[in-house]
Amino acid sequence: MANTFSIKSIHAREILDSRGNPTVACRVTLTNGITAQSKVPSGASTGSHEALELRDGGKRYGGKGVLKAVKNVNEKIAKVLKGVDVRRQQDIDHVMLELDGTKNKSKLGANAILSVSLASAHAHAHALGQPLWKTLRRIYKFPHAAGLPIPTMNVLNGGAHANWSLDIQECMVVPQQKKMSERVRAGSEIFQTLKKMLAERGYPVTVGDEGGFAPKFKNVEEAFDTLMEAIKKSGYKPGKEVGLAADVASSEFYDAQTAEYVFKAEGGRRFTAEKLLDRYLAWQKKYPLVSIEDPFAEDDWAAYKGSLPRLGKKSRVVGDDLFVTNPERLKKGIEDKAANAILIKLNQIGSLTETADAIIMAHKNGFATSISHRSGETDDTTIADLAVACGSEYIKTGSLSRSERVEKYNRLMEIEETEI
Ligand code: 2PG
Ligand code: MG
Repeated sequence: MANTFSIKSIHAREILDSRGNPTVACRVTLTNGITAQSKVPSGASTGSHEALELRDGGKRYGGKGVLKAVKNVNEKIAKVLKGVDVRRQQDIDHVMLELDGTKNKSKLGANAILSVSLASAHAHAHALGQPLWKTLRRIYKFPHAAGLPIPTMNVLNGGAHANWSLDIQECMVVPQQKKMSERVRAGSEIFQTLKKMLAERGYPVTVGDEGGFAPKFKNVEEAFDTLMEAIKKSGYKPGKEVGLAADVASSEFYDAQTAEYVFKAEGGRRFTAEKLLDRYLAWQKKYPLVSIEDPFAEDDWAAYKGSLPRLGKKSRVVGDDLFVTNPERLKKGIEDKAANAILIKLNQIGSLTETADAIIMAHKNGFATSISHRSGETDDTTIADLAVACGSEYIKTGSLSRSERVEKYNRLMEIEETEI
């Protein structure tokens, strides 16, 4: 018998993300009239082990249309979930996994499944009259207490997000003030100072996909030096007050034939994993590097394992393409001692429940988590709520510009001021 929490209808649509590419939006409506919508993000530097983002191919939108995924929601998923109690989030996700039946969600599409998974959780929260993060805690019973994460803010964009102006994809500032609003303020002030400094030095101040600047620096060290200067000029102390972080996204420039990492923007300099580790250790000596993400290629487990005892002393070594939010890959990483933190991206695995499984496994095994946006985003702020719900140590949601990035910070400040 349908109760007031039962799903009455599910409707997906094709919308655009922050890069102007199609993505999936989904609305779940309950029999009590409560309705909620989700919008799914999309990456550019995607790991090869991620769940499949279903795209139409062909001419429309350069092949990037998502009408097949939309149809899968509206025709296949909607049919099996009609009448299901939205409070049974785990069941909702498992029913979709079963209906898909593949390992990488290639039949229905991870974008299709995730859109329904998220919209259901939002509808559930609305029906309870609760903020989403409280509902997520209620569903998943996360082992950490709820809390506001430290943001890693990507103010210098490179790699695949900025036409290779810099070899590493993200140079981030990490404000560690007590209050979220103070962290956001510090990030914003540093961003504005950086803008002035770059303009004075004749660098362009146009922004990349995640809202950070993308000047053509000589090398990564110049990028870090500039950030250190911007932090100081803004009146903050590098280190305890504001740290740095990097997403090397090294799978993007790994030459599997020679097992070398090729820094194209630095004139094609080549590094073995060992030499690259030396460079990272030199960075750690010179800069307050809170975390380093994807320092080695996504299947270079040996490099991760060999380097953690040294690299992991001062910084969190974060697996993104390495783990792809997949509990199976994370399990291997924990057993192998390959890293000490995991980046969490909902659409890498494709459902809320599997994402929560990865977070819980990480936290129970002493790994830190960083809940992350994708380079293609929307105004959907689910990740801010998820980060608070699970008491994530970090959140990564881009720079202090472009509303699809800033909305997540705004949501975190709202939670701090009015909900927690
Ligand atoms: C990353 C992400 C987000 P993308 O590599 O961590 O910053 O990029 O969404 O392009 O994979
Ligand atoms: Mg990454």
